[in-house]
Amino acid sequence: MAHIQRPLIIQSHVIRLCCPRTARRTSSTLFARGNHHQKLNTKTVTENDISHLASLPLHPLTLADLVKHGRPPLTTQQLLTSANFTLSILPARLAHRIQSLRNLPFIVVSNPHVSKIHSNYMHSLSTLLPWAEQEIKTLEEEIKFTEVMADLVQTHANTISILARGFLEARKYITPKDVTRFLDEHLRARIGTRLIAEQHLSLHFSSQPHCEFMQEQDDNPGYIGVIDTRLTPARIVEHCANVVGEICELKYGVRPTIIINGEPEYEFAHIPVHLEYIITELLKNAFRATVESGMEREPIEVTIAPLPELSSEDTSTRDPEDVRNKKIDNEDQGNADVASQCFTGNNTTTSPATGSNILPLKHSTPGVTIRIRDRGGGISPENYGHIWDYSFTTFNDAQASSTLSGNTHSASGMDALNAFSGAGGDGANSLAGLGYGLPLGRAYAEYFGGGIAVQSLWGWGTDVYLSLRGVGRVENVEVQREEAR
Ligand code: ADP
Ligand code: K
Ligand code: MG
Repeated sequence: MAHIQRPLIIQSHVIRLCCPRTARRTSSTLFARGNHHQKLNTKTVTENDISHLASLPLHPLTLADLVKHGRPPLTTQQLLTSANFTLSILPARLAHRIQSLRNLPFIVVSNPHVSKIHSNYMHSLSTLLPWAEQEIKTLEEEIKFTEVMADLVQTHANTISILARGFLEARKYITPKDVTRFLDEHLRARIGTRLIAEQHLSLHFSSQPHCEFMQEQDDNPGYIGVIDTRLTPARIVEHCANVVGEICELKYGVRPTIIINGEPEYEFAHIPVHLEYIITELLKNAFRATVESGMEREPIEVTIAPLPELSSEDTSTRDPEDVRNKKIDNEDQGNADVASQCFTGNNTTTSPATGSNILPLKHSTPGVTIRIRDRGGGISPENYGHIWDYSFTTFNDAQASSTLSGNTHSASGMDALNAFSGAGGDGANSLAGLGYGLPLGRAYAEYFGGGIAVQSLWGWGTDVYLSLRGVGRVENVEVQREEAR
């Protein structure tokens, strides 16, 4: 395979994808140095383009879609297939987002931060249009397309904090429930769009010889692009607990301990950056509640409970979530089968339609439930109904914002934006404050058919159940939500 020269910006980005812990800190700075906008071909987006693309059906993305091109290093043909698959999905998704932004009240879309997001989408669509209705046939074209993907990921990197700022400023004109409804849809769609682009970027670079990124994949043979097929949730929990513990100690001078029990050795296929984001937010909540109620002597208990293994014939549903995913499950059966080949190490490109050469899934684990149990006093009944609203927080940090009062939807909260962490956020220095932890964490969990449930024992503590599915049993609910409207 031809050696491909990589611009620094793309390389640094992809290292973050594979190794989020080490590279996350550096990627944005390195990206900022690149002047990648100027290099890209663009085509003016017309109203016709938007309405035509937005009328196209959305492809229900599955984890199986992301692994069906095979294990890296990919052949040239596989890379081209991945690029064309990516190209076939993205323009319609961007057009849907543009339309959804335009459906907000005019005074809200006019807010400079919200309109910045609209123009980001217009920019990204303008970089994709020159590729529309053509096939990516050569490696040279694939490299150019990969630059478009890097630009897409970078352009939308700070969407969440920008939107949060916009909706805070426009809060007089839109209710918290309407903000939550919009953000729930928008941020879920963003998860999928980024995943598609990041997966192609990752597959591209992990297929290049002499690439330090490839080196990393050699050390982690379980990776297929951004997916770790041998992800150990307990290890993510340990890592996140250290990070959150540091923040906690800085702010409060103490840190609670955590105990991990259940099956800490359990591993399954999932996306490490998603899990890191969710676990970090849940641990921040548990740590904060524990310390603020003076219970740091009581350890926070994290239980890793794998779901029972299913035999390959057993496609019956085990929980209500399955019922709503049933339709898409059936439609994407072929993809799931291809996924199983990838996970058994059989890197073939057998068409799912032929049904031949299908191996049983080696790690046919349906998934895991992670329970985080704290003794931090629980959530009061009057707050319980609001915890899933995007701006609801009881955080009252004099340092963060003197005007931010407790038990309210974030009123001023501008300084609380510094509280942002994790995937798409700007910083990681605060334990709480923006009110995005639970709803955005749930969006990540639900994306592939998992979920988060919060059980509060008011006056005692909180149990949070995070459920995640392994590959082969995972679909996302975003498209169904889009369809339901
Ligand atoms: P934030 O942490 O920024 O306030 P979240 O969405 O993470 O936003 O949480 C919203 C609110 O839910 C918190 O402000 C807090 O009042 C409540 N909460 C969440 N988890 C816990 C917990 N483990 N113990 C007590 N209260 C909690
Ligand atoms: K919230
Ligand atoms: Mg939180």
